[in-house]
Amino acid sequence: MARNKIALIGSGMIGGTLAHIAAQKELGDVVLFDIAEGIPEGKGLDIAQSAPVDGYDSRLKGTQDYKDIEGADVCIVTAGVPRKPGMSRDDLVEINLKVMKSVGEGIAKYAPNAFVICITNPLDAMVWALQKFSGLPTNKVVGMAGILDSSRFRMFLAEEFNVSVESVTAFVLGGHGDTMVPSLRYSTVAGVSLPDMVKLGWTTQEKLDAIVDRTRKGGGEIVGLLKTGSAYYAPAASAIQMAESYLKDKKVVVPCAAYLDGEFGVNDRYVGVPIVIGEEGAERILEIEFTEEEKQMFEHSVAAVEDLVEACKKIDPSLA
Ligand code: A3D
Repeated sequence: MARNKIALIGSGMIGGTLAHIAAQKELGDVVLFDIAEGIPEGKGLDIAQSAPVDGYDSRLKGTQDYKDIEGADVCIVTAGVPRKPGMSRDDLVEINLKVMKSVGEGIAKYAPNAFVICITNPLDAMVWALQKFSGLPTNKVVGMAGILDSSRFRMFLAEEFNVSVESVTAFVLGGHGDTMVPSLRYSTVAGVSLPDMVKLGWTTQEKLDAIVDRTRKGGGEIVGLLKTGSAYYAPAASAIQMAESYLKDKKVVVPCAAYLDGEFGVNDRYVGVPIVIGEEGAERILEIEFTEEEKQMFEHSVAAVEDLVEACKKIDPSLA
C-alpha cells in the first residue's frame, strides 16, 4: 500500500514543527515547500537525520517547486507572515492574501484531491480566500484554530483545578481572535460542567472569567514573549490532530474553521464550529443551540470575520 503524502506549504516555524511531528508519527512521507531557498531542504534533511535515532521511516523532501506536492493527500498551509509584537492578526491581510492566491493555484494544479488545512492568519478570512482561489470542495478545505484555542483553555483550566489536562474538555466557538467564544457550560472536568465546578467550590466565576480572557489573548501572550514571531508548537500539534483524523478516518469532533452554508444562520463564511473530521474531510457540523449570551458573542465574532472578508474582497476584486 502506498504511503500517504503530506505537503507542508510554508516551512517556517510551524511548517518545520509539523514536518517533525508528522514524520515521528509516521503519518506519511512529507514534502516541505517554501519560497525561501534552502530552508525546506535544510529542515527536511535535519529531521530525516533524526529518524534513525527515533526509529521512523517517513521520507522528507524540501522544495521550491509546486510539482513536488503532486498527489498529496493532505496539504497544511502556513505560508505567509506571522505577527510581531504590536501587530494584530488583521494587519496581515494584505500580504497573506497574495500568498493564498499562489498557494491556492498550486494546490488546485497539483493536489486537487487533498484535504487542505489552513493555518495562515487572519485565519477565518485566509481559509475562505484559499477555498475560493483553489476551487476545492468546501468540505476539503478547513482552518485550524479552535483546537488550539480549546487546548489553551484546557491547559489553563487544568492548572486551575490541579488535574490532568486529559480530564478537561473545552468548547470554543467563533472566529480565531479576541472575539472567540469559549463556552463554559460545554467545557467540563470529567463531564462536570464549569458552572457546576463553581457550585462545587473548586473555582470562582471571577477566576473562570480571567481564564477566558487569557484564552482569548493566548496567541498575543506568546507573541509578546517570543518577540520575533508567534506560537508554533501547539498550532502544529493541533493541525496534526486534524490531518490524522482525516487520514485514519477517526471522526474526531473538534472545533475548526469550517464552511458554513446556512448553519448557525451564516452563509458562505468560515467560522469556528465543532465538526467531525473523517475520510470526507469536514463531514458534519455539530449545530448546538446557543443561549442568548452565546448568540450575542457568536454574532459579534462573525461580524469580525465579515469585516476581514470584506477587506479581502476590496484588495482582490476577483473574490467579490
Ligand atoms: P514563519 O516562521 O514566518 O513561516 C512562514 C513561512 O512562509 C516562511 O518560511 C516564508 O518563507 C513562507 N512563505 C512566505 N510566502 C510564501 C509563499 N508565497 N509560498 C510559500 N511559502 C511562503 O511563520 P509561522 O510558521 O510562525 O506562522 C505561519 C502562519 O501561521 C502565520 O500567518 C501566523 O500568523 C499563522 N498562525 C496561525 C495560528 C492559528 O491558530 C490560526 C497560530 C499561530 C500562527
